[in-house]
Amino acid sequence: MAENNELYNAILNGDAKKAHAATEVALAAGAQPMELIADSMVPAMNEVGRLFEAEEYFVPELLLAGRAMKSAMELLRPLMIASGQKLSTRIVIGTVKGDLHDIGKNIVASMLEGSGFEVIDLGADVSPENFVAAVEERKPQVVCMSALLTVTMPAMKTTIDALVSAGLRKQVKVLIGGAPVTSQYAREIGADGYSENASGAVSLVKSLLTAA
Ligand code: B12
Repeated sequence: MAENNELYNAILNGDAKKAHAATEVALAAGAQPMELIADSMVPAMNEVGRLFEAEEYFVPELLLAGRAMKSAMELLRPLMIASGQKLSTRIVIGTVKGDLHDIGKNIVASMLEGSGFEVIDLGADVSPENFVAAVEERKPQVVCMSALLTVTMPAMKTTIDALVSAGLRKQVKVLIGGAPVTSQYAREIGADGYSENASGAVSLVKSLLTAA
């Protein structure tokens, strides 16, 4: 059961205006951004995914739900970012080549920024070459990759291989995530870590950097 039914239903029904309004009301009543995301927004997107699988929803409904989620995130993102103290760690993040799903990646990016990390967001459909170029130019300590499609997961391995070929693999920690990704897959492709959600991504970055 969602904590905030207005927001849950607005996303489920793909109503961006209502999602924005419900978020405003919830924030004014003292709700925390991460609570709204975890308790209402992610469950709504999961239900959208279930309805799509059941062939009750189709691509237009996915698009509208994605837009509604984004309109709520517009209000939450600045609050999540403002909470962090600046740290010197730089992180490059992107959704891998062929994959346009960026909602989860954006949440992870905002959480990392909110935890004080400098985040360079390359966007969605990022080629291995563009990840490599960003590592060369911006010299991050961490690279985060997101994939939501089983067919785009192999692009994570291709990107790691491209970092190896460019002689850059040893200077960065590579974290991967996204609904179909697992910790076993992370081990198989030589990533340094996996987390199933955004708060786990923050803990993972912190623990990897302490261990380094
Ligand atoms: C919204 C949506 C879309 C929107 C995306 C809008 C956008 N801007 O992102 C649109 C309409 C564009 C879309 C298109 C398609 N989609 Co779609 N989509 C979804 C849906 C319903 C929700 C995804 C989402 O935003 N979830 C909410 C976020 C918060 O969760 P998340 O992304 O998993 O992120 C969290 C964690 O995974 C983690 N995380 C994410 N990234 C990272 C990275 C790191 C480093 C770490 C540590 C953690 C981490 O933290 C996040 C926050 O907690 C899912 C169903 C689902 N339940 O996942 C289908 C789904 C992913 N889509 C699917 C499909 C099939 C498609 C299409 C092929 C449909 C079509 N026939 O055209 C296209 C592909 C387009 C492309 N090339 O990418 C399938 C994939 C099946 C598969 N096994 O591959 C799914 C699973 C639906 C289904 N059940 O069948 N989709």
